[in-house]
Amino acid sequence: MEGLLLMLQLYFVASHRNVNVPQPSAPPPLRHKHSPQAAIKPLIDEFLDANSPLRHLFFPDIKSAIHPANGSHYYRPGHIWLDTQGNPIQAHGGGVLYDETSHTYYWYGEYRQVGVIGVGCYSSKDLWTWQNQGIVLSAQQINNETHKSNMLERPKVIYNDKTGKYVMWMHVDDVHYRKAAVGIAISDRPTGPFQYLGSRRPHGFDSRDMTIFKDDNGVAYIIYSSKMNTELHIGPLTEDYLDVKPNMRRILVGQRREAPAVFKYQGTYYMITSACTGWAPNEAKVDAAESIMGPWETIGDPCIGGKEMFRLTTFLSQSTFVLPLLGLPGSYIFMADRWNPAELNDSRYVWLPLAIGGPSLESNSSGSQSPWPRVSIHWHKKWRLPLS
Ligand SMILES: *[C@@H]1O[C@H](CO)[C@@H](O)[C@H](O)[C@H]1NC(C)=O
Ligand SMILES: *[C@@H]1O[C@H](CO)[C@@H](O)[C@H](O)[C@H]1NC(C)=O
Ligand SMILES: *[C@@H]1O[C@H](CO)[C@@H](O)[C@H](O)[C@H]1NC(C)=O
Ligand SMILES: CC(=O)N[C@H]1CO[C@H](CO)[C@@H](O)[C@@H]1O
Repeated sequence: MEGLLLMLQLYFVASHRNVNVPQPSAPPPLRHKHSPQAAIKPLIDEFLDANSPLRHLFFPDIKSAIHPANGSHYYRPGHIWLDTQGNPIQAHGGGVLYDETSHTYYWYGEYRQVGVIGVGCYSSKDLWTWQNQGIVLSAQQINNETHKSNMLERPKVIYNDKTGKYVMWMHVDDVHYRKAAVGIAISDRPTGPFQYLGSRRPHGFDSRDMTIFKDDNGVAYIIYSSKMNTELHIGPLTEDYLDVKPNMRRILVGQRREAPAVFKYQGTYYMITSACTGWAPNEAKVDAAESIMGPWETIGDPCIGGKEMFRLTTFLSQSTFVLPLLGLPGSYIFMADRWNPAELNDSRYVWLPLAIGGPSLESNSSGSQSPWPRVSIHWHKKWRLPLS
């Protein structure tokens, strides 16, 4: 315990340079032979303990909040992040839409008061200063369904060029996670209000963590954890984005992955997922595919830098979205949630630079180098975008 405390103190306080992206980085040390679970157990125990003396390291207090008035443009992963009114941003499990009409970014996510009260929306021109646009879909609208839902998770919004509508998909569920469905809502404006159109089980299957991805050609896809989180399903949406088409592929079968975040670079699709360990963080994995419908092949853990136990816990967070940086091909922001199980509305955002390129880190089971490019998420205690 003393040793862990010292190591964490050193890790959080002293060991990081402040850099801009994109940055080349030294190859990380080789992974341990022992099981990841054993390596991270002491850390996870502390993380889940609301009375841990290390709590301030995982959840730094308001004194070190990211405050837009400072104008520093530094992201500080895990710190409280305030909006332009000085309130903590409530957009957990979120995603960002870039609206080409208004040249504005919109960040949608779970607006929590412990429980989710709706979908929060924040707008920004620079991805750092966020203005609260209010709750664009209230949980009450969803609770009005005949099958009463109590949960709303991981809302994502895309724009339909043909219908001119902003379309939101989200995981809706009851408190026991037995409904396991997706909800769909629609709006004429990115700032809502969104009209809830109801929920369904896509392709007739249970659906929990999910995301949607709009491809370059305008075709959108849903990716969701199914069959009690044992596999993922992927399939195209209808042209209006309001339903799924019948074709669906089962991917990552038997791998028990959730929290999918999909992106594309030079014709290759990438997907980051987490394992299923509740609010506790675990190791991220990237898969790649030439066709979005698969086959998907594992590249490995994208996390780079810092101590092994932080890489093995995705820097104490869980993937939610990968945002392409306009004008910087191959550069992305990895967006993740550091869930705070004792006070879910005080969960933190971990935004880190993600880069594609260079040889792959991982060897496949035959010992050969993976044919896919390397995907890396670099840990930084503090960092900012190159042009801000
Ligand atoms: C929920 O349903 C009630 C009764 O039909 C209605 O009065 C109320 O406006 C609805 N609330 C929302 C948020 O849609
Ligand atoms: C979380 O919600 C609780 C209950 O509404 C509230 O007392 C607390 O201040 C909230 N915390 C944050 C960080 O918003
Ligand atoms: C490992 O990578 C090599 C080289 O790309 C490839 O030929 C081989 O099929 C891969 N093996 C497995 C088990 O994926
Ligand atoms: C980290 C930091 O410098 N935070 C400061 C930003 O500005 C606000 C308002 O002036 C201060 O209260 C914070 O301490």
